[in-house]
Amino acid sequence: MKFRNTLLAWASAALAAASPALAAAAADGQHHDHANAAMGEAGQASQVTRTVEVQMRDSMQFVPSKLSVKQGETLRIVVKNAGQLTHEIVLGSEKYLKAHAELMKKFPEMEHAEPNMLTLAGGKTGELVWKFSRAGIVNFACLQPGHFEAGMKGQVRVAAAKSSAKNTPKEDKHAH
Ligand SMILES: [Cu+2]
Repeated sequence: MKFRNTLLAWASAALAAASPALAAAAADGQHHDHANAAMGEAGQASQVTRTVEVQMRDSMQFVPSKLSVKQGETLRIVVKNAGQLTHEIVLGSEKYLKAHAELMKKFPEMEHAEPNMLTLAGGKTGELVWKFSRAGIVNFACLQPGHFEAGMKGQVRVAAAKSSAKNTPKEDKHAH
């Protein structure tokens, strides 16, 4: 949505004084994303290794809510909103998701449009292509106001690649 950046920038500014964490989350959402660095990166359609389907339900569930992938896999996640309510799927760390859920309560009209997220009206289908480049847990959740709190969340377990070359991801040591 066209106004998104403006709105995020505004939300970011508005929250900066009260909550640096939330402001950071808002800022992260639009550009340099620390949350993304820890959970992978936007995938290339040409590199998709597997397609999985995830349903969103009005019972505040993702089905399935648990996925397993191998480190380095690029997944095409076909997301079907089987309900009538609008739902979202947002990939991120738990901290990132919590911060965004708070932000969504304050700004329910805020639209999400990033490679790690998808908003779907009832009955709609969409897809995310994501490369799970780091081992560990990547959480996902619906950030429509109240849905996260109602338990609409899940996890992707990323198994470490058994590579002879130990490709330990470099921790980004940002000086801020
Ligand atoms: Cu939802």
